[in-house]
Amino acid sequence: MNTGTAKHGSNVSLARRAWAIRRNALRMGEVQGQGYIGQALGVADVLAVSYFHALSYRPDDPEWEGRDRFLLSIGHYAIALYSAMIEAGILPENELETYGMDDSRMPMSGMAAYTPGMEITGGSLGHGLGIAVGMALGLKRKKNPAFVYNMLSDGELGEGSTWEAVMSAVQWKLDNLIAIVDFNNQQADGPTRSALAQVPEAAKWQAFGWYAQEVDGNDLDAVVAAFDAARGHDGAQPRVIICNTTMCKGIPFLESREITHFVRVEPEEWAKALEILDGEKPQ
Ligand SMILES: Cc1ncc(C[n+]2csc(CCOP(=O)(O)OP(=O)(O)O)c2C)c(N)n1
Ligand SMILES: [Mg+2]
Repeated sequence: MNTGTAKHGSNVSLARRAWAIRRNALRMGEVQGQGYIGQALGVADVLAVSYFHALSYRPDDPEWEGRDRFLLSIGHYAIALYSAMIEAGILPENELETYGMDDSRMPMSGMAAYTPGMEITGGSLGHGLGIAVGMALGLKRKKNPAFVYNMLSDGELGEGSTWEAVMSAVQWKLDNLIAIVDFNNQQADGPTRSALAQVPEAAKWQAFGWYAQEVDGNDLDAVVAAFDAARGHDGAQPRVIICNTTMCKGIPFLESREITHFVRVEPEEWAKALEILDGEKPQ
């Protein structure tokens, strides 16, 4: 059940949700003149499925005990999560213009103490999955049927602590834990595949004991099917969805940039990007 649709009406398509998330992100990027916009545009489809198909939550009560927890390890992706939470009605749209400013509830890097709905303080990469393991174990012990989702990046797969968490999740049979890897084949210094990710990812997680799927993370139907299969899987094991995404998805002149970890966007290009997006508004 997705209570998030109550505010907006349940007939809004996921494509429209993803479009709105991209639009919020571009507007926030424009406010600051910078931001991790490549990540936000790339992961918008996965966030649309998360917040408008998979997760149970109450927009006006972000700490509701029965909520599914969504943990963002990657603090620099905060712009993407704020964009989704604005669309979900957890955060007010009129705060969007404070993004990255002093005293804003939307700082550049995601922090639990600042932002309703932000479950953890991410940013020091490689810690999110470990926290998710602890949270999933705690929920189980409290007999709380909620799920823990952890969104992590392909760069975090090069952190040893991630693999300690991978093993402990199996040890504790955490069937209430779903890891979502945004595999955009990019990290700060270049392509992830040229770093520590030469081996097919899903097979690796499977070998560790996880129920693993790999999908095109910009194909909404495929992402919905993978999220459903992850949640519905009946093995006593944690689940992972490797989402292959394209950075800057939807804005071709940005997609073609060589360096996408931190895209340089000129002042006049924000308006151009919004114009392209507005020209492709889905129903
Ligand atoms: C432990 C740690 N090491 C290094 C960094 C610096 N850092 C910030 S983002 C980033 C890239 C990580 O890869 P990924 O999240 O896949 O990058 P993206 O897809 O956003 O380009 C790095 C190395 C950090 N935040 N934490
Ligand atoms: Mg990456």
